[in-house]
Amino acid sequence: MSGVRNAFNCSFVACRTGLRKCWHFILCYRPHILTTYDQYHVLCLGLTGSGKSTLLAQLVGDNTNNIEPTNGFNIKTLPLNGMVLSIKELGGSERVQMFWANYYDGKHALMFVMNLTSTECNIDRSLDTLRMVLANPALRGRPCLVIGTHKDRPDARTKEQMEERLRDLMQDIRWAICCCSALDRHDIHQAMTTLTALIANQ
Ligand SMILES: Nc1nc2c(ncn2[C@@H]2O[C@H](COP(=O)(O)OP(=O)(O)O)[C@@H](O)[C@H]2O)c(=O)[nH]1
Ligand SMILES: [Mg+2]
Repeated sequence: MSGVRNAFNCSFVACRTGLRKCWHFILCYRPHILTTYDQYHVLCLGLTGSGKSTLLAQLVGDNTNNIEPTNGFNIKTLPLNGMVLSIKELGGSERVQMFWANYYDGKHALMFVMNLTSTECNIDRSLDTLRMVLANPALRGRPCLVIGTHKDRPDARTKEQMEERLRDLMQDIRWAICCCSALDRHDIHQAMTTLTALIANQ
């Protein structure tokens, strides 16, 4: 009898997982079948090791334990707050940064990820990189969400400290900053809600 019950439970779980995957597929790739969700393209940039892949994996419920360095790009699609966000992460090494500008066209928003525990020198490097990205005319008028990661670490800079560093750079840009741990799903979802608000206010 318990064998039958186990078999039933296994089939039920498999069926539920299958249905969830179908629903996710429809919302992400064929939203017009069931919903009128608009799709928004977001570019996710930042220096190598800032936490881009980890936070994107966390966002869609993937395993965050064995994240490999991003070679080329990585795309995650997420239905949220009546939008479908298609988020493209580009590798952050200087070799790959040379190609970033090829991906600016047609993007609705920018997500720029910074490690809150970086050395001063790397924070400066990160700010210079962001300045260079925002200076590109293809991104003019696009909102920018800065995400500070590694908030869970004791040496993390505070949101106020980061705002101070960013203020001059972000003049004339619709922007917000969220500090979070890329390992905390709730934190990341709150940051994404801020991103959807920035996009909606365009
Ligand atoms: N403690 C902690 N570790 C993080 C956080 N974000 C990323 N990491 C770790 O930082 C490393 C680099 O992350 P990764 O997502 O590959 O960075 P990327 O190069 O920007 O894609 C990985 O070992 C992650 O586990 C965070 O918020 N907190
Ligand atoms: Mg990566």
